[in-house]
Amino acid sequence: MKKSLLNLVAVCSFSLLTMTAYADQSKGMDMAGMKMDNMPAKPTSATALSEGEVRAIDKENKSITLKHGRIKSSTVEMGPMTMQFAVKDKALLSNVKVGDKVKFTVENIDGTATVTTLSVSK
Ligand SMILES: [Cu+2]
Repeated sequence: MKKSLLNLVAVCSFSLLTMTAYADQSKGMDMAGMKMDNMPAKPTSATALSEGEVRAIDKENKSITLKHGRIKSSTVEMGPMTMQFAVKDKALLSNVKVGDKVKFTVENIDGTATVTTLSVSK
């Protein structure tokens, strides 16, 4: 059981790295080739909320383990799994407890999937 969790985390880190490489690539792409005018209007909000359930909280190490659904933020994309995230601000952990259903945002901060917003689902 412990081993399969470790495998999940490994897979997760890999997809994060892949995303980073991809993002770097697109930065170098020729923006002139994009037809901005013809792009459908879509929300530009950076808050791509993901849903999950709290499995463990570690205030000392500023981390949280979440069983999460699909994540698709501006810098992180991954399928559903249970994994540990870094937390940007320890204060985010004060409002949640194990078992809570939460909505959260994940961003790639220095190569680490980091929870930047976290709130209990009502
Ligand atoms: Cu994950």
